[in-house]
Amino acid sequence: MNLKRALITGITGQDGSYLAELLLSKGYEVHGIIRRASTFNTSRIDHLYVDPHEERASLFLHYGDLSDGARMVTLLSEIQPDEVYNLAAQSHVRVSFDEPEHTADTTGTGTVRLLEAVRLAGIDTKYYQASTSELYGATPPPQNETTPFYPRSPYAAAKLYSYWITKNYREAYDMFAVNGILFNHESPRRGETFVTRKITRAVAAIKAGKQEHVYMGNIDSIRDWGYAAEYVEGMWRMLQADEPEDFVLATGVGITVREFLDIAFSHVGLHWEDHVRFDERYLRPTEVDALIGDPTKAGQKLGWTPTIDGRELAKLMVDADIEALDAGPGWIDKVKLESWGTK
Ligand code: NDP
Ligand code: GDR
Repeated sequence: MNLKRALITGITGQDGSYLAELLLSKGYEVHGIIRRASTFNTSRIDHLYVDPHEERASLFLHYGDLSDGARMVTLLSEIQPDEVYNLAAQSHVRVSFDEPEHTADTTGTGTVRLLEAVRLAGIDTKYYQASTSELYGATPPPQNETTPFYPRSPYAAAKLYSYWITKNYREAYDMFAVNGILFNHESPRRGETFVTRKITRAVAAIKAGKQEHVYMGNIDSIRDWGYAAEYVEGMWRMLQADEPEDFVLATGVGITVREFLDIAFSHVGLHWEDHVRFDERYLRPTEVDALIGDPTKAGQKLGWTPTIDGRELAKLMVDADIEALDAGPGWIDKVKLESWGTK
């Protein structure tokens, strides 16, 4: 039997790990690009490891970086994937204000390096680009595939370039290349400095008596939070469609950071007002006030419907963080997260 082969950039990230799981469960041979680091950065996919010498191994990792276009050409020529999922990015909005040039290089130019590598390798492959609701920025909700973009950060500006260059390669070279415009999606594997995970980790630590306060920025912003495991299914469906088209994935439910705090703390019998303090370090020079997506098109054309919204996620993630804290090793403590200049 000829297995379908997929290449995932950003496989060590939240979405990459869920997508790898999904594709392996569908019988794909999965290849992932990882960055060389002085310590291992594969904790989200370690549970998928099978010794590559074994015949049943179907997950393979390769060193590479989106800043290295020649490497991308080599990898694509060697692997010859049927599907490419470009999930790699400097994905933190606040950090993009500190590192705008690096963000442009990875989150923006990295995309054209990969698209160009597909073209130069001369392979027939379907390409998924991780676009984002941050593209809408200052344009008020509800937002769908026809809503005008108004990026509000170096991250969003870089993703805007990636959105358009993906569309351009589709039109110019007749490539099956699509943008998934995904609204925020979270999980117990979410990076520790994104707001949901920061809150649910703090709730677990405060409940366990290991911490008293958590410092936050703007808690009035509204986000449409969904569950990452459901969103990777939507990515895959976009590449199985007959025609290459762009799709919004969202729940359609928007809540404030304040409400997320309230649900998360109340879930363990605490009051968020007793534990949350303000620190301007977490404010953004330009904020995105409200994102609430309209996923009608994905429902109609892909049959994709999310079942978990932000209110349920808050509880699910608190429970997972309490379990992770109890399990001990691997828990990153508050000193690392709040005292070392993280954002
Ligand atoms: P993460 O930040 O969890 O993961 C990012 C991944 O990109 C990591 O695997 C990281 O590797 C890798 N990476 C970063 N820089 C490079 C580089 N220069 N070369 C190669 N790999 C690199 O992101 P998510 O999983 O949350 O998101 C996946 C994608 O979807 C991102 O592009 C993000 O911008 C986008 N997106 C995310 C949304 C969300 O709510 N999660 C919503 C909409 C879009 P390492 O582990 O080594 O750091
Ligand atoms: P976002 O996610 O910027 O929407 O980008 P994040 O969780 O970082 O922020 C959401 C909202 O919470 C406010 N906020 C704080 N945010 C963080 N990180 N830390 C804080 O202490 C804090 N206090 C308040 C923010 O100001 C913001 O309004 C995410 C990323 O995954 C992107 O890659 C992706 O494209 C978008 O979601 C869709």
